[in-house]
Amino acid sequence: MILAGHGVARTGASGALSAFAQRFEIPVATTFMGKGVISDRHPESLGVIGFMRHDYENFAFDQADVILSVGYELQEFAPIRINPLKDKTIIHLNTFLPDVDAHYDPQVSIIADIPVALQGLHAALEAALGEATMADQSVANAALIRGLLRDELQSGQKSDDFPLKPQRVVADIRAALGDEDIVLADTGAIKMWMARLYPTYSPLSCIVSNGLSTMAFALPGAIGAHLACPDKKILAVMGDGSFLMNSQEIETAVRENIPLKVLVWVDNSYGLIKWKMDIEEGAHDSVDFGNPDFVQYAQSFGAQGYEVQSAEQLLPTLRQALSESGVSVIACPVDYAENMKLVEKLGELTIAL
Ligand SMILES: Cc1ncc(C[n+]2csc(CCOP(=O)(O)OP(=O)(O)O)c2C)c(N)n1
Repeated sequence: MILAGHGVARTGASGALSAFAQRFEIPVATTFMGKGVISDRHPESLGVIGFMRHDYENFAFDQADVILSVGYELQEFAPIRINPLKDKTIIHLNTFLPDVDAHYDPQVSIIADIPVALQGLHAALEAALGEATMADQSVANAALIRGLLRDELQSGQKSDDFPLKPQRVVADIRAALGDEDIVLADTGAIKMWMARLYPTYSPLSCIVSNGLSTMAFALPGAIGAHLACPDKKILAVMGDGSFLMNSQEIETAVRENIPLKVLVWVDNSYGLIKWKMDIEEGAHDSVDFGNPDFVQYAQSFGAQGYEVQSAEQLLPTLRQALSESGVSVIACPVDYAENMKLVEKLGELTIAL
């Protein structure tokens, strides 16, 4: 297995990684922050690892003997999730020495320029293997795991429930943006849904704050992304808690004529904290709060405000906001009853992948 972290994106190693995985038929899972370094259309792409429960991709790691870790840092997620029994052989490739713990204690560390090192490994393996392939059971797993993720997304896409299912919101964001456009997914339950399900086709096209997981990065992050990539569509996707932490920066975007677009998932709660309390304690407390009228709030800054009132309104509203000039805020009610349903579903997952 290859574990691809944020370093692959930072060093522009996506092409070298994708070619390496394709030639030697090695499945690749990315971290949340590495999301997009291998296209979800690539035959070896497995999706994202790092969710708080045993997700589909974990079953592939369970079967791996060797993990080639490329551009991964320990702070991206706890390696106990992919090496719980400490029995994997780990090869670490990054531009700096690994931080180690009991579950991430590499047998080999390659400290190098990542694309150059991958090309070197590619050539050496090519010479060693000749025409042989490394095809085995795990190749079939990649297709199966991708199928499970696709099914989850498609089931949500068809749901007309209101408040909207998170899967429906993810599917509509995907439909509103092009392959090279940029979505910034803030920290919260929202990040779990976006990281797991949002299909990504190019590096840094779904930017996630993980590791320290600072809430509210997406709104100023989207202002920065506009300055760096003025020709792309850019969407900040945030929970209502995160939005209210620094939505005053809407004023900056209005004043500087930056066409900031923000989609707020409204659940009147710190959804991720509620979710974690429900998992750990079976109950939650003191995580709910009230919200302003988001339309009037946006308008008070001189921005455009929208409130989604049915499932079918979301996609046209997103398209409208992304095509108009100026700053736009869309408030969309979401139904996080899906959170615990997902945990229950993953808990029951015993399929032999
Ligand atoms: C600055 C900061 N404060 C607190 C936290 C802890 N934290 C992580 S997620 C979360 C709740 C997020 O709520 P919201 O933005 O509404 O998103 P939701 O989980 O509802 O999707 C909190 C308090 C954090 N990661 N960063």
